[in-house]
Amino acid sequence: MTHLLRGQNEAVLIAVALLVLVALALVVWALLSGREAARPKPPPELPPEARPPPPEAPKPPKPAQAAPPPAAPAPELSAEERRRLREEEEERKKAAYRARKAEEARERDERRRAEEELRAREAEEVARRAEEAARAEAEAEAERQRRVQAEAGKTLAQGLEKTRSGFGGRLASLLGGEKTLGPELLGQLEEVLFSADIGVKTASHLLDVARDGLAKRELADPEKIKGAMRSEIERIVDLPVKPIAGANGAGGLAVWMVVGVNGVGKTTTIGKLAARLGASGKKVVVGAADTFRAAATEQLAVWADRAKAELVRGAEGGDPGSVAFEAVKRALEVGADVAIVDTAGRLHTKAPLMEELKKVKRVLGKAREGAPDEVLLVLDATVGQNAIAQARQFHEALGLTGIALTKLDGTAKGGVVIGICDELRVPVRYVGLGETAADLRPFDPKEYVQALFE
Ligand SMILES: Nc1nc2c(ncn2[C@@H]2O[C@H](COP(=O)(O)OP(=O)(O)OP(=O)(O)O)[C@@H](O)[C@H]2O)c(=O)[nH]1
Ligand SMILES: [Mg+2]
Repeated sequence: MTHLLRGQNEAVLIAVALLVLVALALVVWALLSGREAARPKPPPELPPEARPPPPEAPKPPKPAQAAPPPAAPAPELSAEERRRLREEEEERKKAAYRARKAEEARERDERRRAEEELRAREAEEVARRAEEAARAEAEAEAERQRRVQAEAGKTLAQGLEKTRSGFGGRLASLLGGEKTLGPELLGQLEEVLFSADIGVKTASHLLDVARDGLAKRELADPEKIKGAMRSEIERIVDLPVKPIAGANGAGGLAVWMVVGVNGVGKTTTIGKLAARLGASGKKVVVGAADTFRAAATEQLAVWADRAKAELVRGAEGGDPGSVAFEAVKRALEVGADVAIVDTAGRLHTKAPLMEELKKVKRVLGKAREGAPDEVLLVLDATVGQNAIAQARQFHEALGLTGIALTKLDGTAKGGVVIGICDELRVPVRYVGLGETAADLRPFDPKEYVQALFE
């Protein structure tokens, strides 16, 4: 037992001694490594280009500049010479100054002359352009006037030129000036009135106006008689005219039937009317119901084409009634404002003209109830009083609503308007004053009377 205990103690002693030895070794290692870390490390080796340049060696001081050699002493000038030299120098300067000024003045003159020349050339150019513009404007104005005149056609006064120098002129010279109205003057007035194509009835009526005035001593002055006749004529010709519209009023189709004896100007008047209505924005269809001759349709076709109106035609020698019917039907289809139907002035059949026209009128009524809205009689003014007789005949057969009096430009018988209006009470709607489209004019009663008397 004791032996065992002794062995144990020895082992413990050995272990403790070993531990002490290890601890000592650790302390020594720690001390050594601490001293190593504290020692400064040498800088790392740098590449040659990154290395800072070696400090420059101080430069040796520049040798001091050599001083210029001292100027040679100027020769001594006399006061007189110095004064002369000064004066010469001044004179040179003045001459140079004058030369410079002269050069400047010359340059200025040249510039001014060049500018003046330029201005003169510019002014010339402006004047030339202004002259050209004025000439062009004058030419354009003349052209405009020509066009306006062509488009406006003749004035009523121009169209009545011959009538004015006939009936109007005779009346004016008879009743003008310092005269007293007595039986003799009354006789002369009677002669003027009865030879004026105004018709017997109207001539008698106007003479009565003069006689009444004389009897009442109100119109002893011929000027006053003239004034009274003028107002009476104006009253006679101023008849109400229906506006262009269908039976149902504005908006509906207006159907016009144009009648008259042959050669009075029906087809021409229809062409002019279509042009007028077309120009005022109305849509027009024309019916060539004069099937008597092919030329009549062709003549209307030319006018319709010019007026941009649609033409409805039939076969030559065909039934005028059926063409009239087709024209109205077509006008209704295309929503036209006006359908104008041309008719024959002379017939190829044995049937009397009036019967044929009555038939056309009836057919129009079948094509559109109430049609025609206007039965326009075309009269040739050159036939004078005969026109009144023709108008009476047509009025009785067809019931006229208006009259177009053509060829007033070529006759002195323009007084016939008064007779037609007075006897038939049918308004003159249009007057023809020439052959162009613009020569058909709406009849203006006031303008007519003015043109007749002035
Ligand atoms: N100077 C003048 N001539 C006119 C006028 N109106 C028509 N005329 C001429 O009269 C001639 C006959 O005209 P038309 O239109 O063919 O006559 P129309 O009544 O249709 O004749 P028919 O078809 O044969 O019945 C033509 O030469 C027209 O140029 C007018 O106002 N002044
Ligand atoms: Mg004709």
